[in-house]
Amino acid sequence: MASSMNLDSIGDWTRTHYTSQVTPELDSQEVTLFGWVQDVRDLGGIRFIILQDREGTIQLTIPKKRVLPEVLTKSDLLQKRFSFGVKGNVKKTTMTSRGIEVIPAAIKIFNVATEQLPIDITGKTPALIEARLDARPLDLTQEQSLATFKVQHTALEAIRSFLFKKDFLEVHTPRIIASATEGGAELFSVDYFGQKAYLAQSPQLYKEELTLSFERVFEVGPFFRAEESHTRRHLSEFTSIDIEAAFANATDVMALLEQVINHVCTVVKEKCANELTLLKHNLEVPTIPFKRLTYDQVLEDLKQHDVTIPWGEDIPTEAFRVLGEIYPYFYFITDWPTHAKAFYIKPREDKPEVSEGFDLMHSYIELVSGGTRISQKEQLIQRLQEKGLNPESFKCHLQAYDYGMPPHAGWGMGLERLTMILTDNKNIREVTLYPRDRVRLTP
Ligand code: AMO
Repeated sequence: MASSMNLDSIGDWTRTHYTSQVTPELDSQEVTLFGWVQDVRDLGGIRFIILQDREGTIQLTIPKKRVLPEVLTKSDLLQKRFSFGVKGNVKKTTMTSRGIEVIPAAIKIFNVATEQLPIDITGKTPALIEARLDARPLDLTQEQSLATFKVQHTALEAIRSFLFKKDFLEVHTPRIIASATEGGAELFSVDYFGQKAYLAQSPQLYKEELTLSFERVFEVGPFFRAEESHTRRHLSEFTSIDIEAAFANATDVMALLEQVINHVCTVVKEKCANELTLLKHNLEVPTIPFKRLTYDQVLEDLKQHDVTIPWGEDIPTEAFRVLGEIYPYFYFITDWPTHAKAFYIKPREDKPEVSEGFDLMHSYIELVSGGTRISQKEQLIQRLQEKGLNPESFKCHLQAYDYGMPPHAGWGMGLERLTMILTDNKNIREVTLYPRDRVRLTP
């Protein structure tokens, strides 16, 4: 049937409104809408078609005896996910939750869809996440998915405009690199014209070098981690929001970070009220400053809850879960042991075994890490050696320290983890368009 159907072209039709823009004030006006069939309900003498577009849904009501025969014939053909256009009159009604319906005067069918959709797009029968990800192009048409990515879009827009106002320049650094920045174990290697190269894990060294020229930079882009662990908060390809600022220390960039978070939550709450309602999430705008816990305090808190971690060790996931129960919102962890942090993090001058690195946590999830960086070449070489890394491999980076490297600090935040928090999603795959993890490389 579908293959033999005559399809329409868009011709001289232009959209006049998105569904969300059709309001009772437009009563008896003509509108042209484009979208997809979300559902068809036929009640004998009357047929309801739910038209869905990017912004929502609207009911088209077809009283079979009172519409033009061509409209009835076209509407007979419509099935879920067909893409189509409708010209019709808006009518106020008490029968729909939005208080309006549209009575079609003409319908154009642009394309058909398979009858056997792999998931129920009306959301009445929720599918398992793996089935949804396998059919991701279709899954992304669901209202929950659309709402999630609208929140992500709004958050990113808010972050960008905030950083522009704070004098940061947006930059783009290489993704194909010659040496690791965040530890060798999580590196993907690529064959670069016969030479071994790697996919960047972060823009760390480049953003630091750029403080030498542009002073304040930020970057938003994909980075790669060959994460062996299959968890609900790790991806092999994630989007990082990185900043780096010259003539600044950890305290400065932590203050900037809490302002960014506060701003993002405010903007999302305001601009995405409908999306948050749909996602059933009551987003709270956090008050600043955030709680600041030292690493030592964290160990103490954990001990009170029968979790003992020897000083200097990283904090394992199970311990973070306990910590997340005690501190369910945003909090910083500062004063990390130097050897638990990356080589570029500056040790405290008064107490070198403790660093100026910090993490911003939200409950048990690490959202951001950052710190004051080492800006002296000799110290950086020493830290590289202490970490068992060969300074020779970092020759190109180390040259920047010969040209007046300023004191500098910065942080990196995972966009997906931020979106998890903003939408109250527990699985990072939900907030990633096309997630990549240990077992998933498609679609
Ligand atoms: P870090 O390795 O802690 O620090 O990463 C910073 C933030 O990026 C996010 N993130 C991830 N998100 C999803 N999947 C992953 N596999 C993944 N790995 C990291 C997290 C994390 O907090 N260069 C430093 C940052 C800096 O010091 O400026 C860095 O990369 O939200």
